[in-house]
Amino acid sequence: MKYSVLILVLLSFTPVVGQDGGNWIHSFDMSTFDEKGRGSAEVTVVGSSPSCFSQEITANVVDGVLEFQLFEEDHRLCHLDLRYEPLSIEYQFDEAPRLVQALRVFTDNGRSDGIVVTTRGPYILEELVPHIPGDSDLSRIFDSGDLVNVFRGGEFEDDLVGNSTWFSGDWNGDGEFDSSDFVLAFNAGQFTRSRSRAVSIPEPSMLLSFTFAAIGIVLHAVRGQRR
Ligand SMILES: [Ca+2]
Ligand SMILES: [Ca+2]
Repeated sequence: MKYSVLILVLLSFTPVVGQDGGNWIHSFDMSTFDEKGRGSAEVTVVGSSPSCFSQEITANVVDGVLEFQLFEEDHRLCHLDLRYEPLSIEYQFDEAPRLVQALRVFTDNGRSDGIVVTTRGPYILEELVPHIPGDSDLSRIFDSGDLVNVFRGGEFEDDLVGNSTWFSGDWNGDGEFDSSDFVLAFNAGQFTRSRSRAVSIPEPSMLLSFTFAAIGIVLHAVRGQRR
């Protein structure tokens, strides 16, 4: 009994080892995105005292790379303390990231407004490419949840120029959500009837409406191309 408890304790301290040695991250969990490009993530850190991490975490997408930055004071004061510190963040982007990585930043005060002393990483957490046309929430599945998302966004053939993003239905990257995006998505043949786990299930009548709307749009677009 004692040994099994010991094994369980040891297993709970086993860190997630990143592709390039990022063994200071114990767990990483990222949500899917909504139609506005909003999402959230939680990173649990190992190997540093809770008092060393300032609870500040930032997230930015630059050139398709989503980078989380975690701020810490001088690690020589903090390392080898195997307690965990979960850090949560909510964010909103207008660009679908292709890569997710984390950077550990040491500053003179352990906060994002401090002077950067040194950094470790970045460490790759997740690759999100190739993007599947239609997969607006980046769940890696194109399904009815994505259709619900983009219709909720209400940008289909609207009057605003260049206002749409991957998350709101612009899957061919021209800044608009229109029938050409549906043609691209359905021609890719990756639509699945199974649902992504992070999207709430809509009422059947609502889902049916969205599906019929999508089919109608695609048929209309295909007829338009034949004329
Ligand atoms: Ca999806
Ligand atoms: Ca488009």
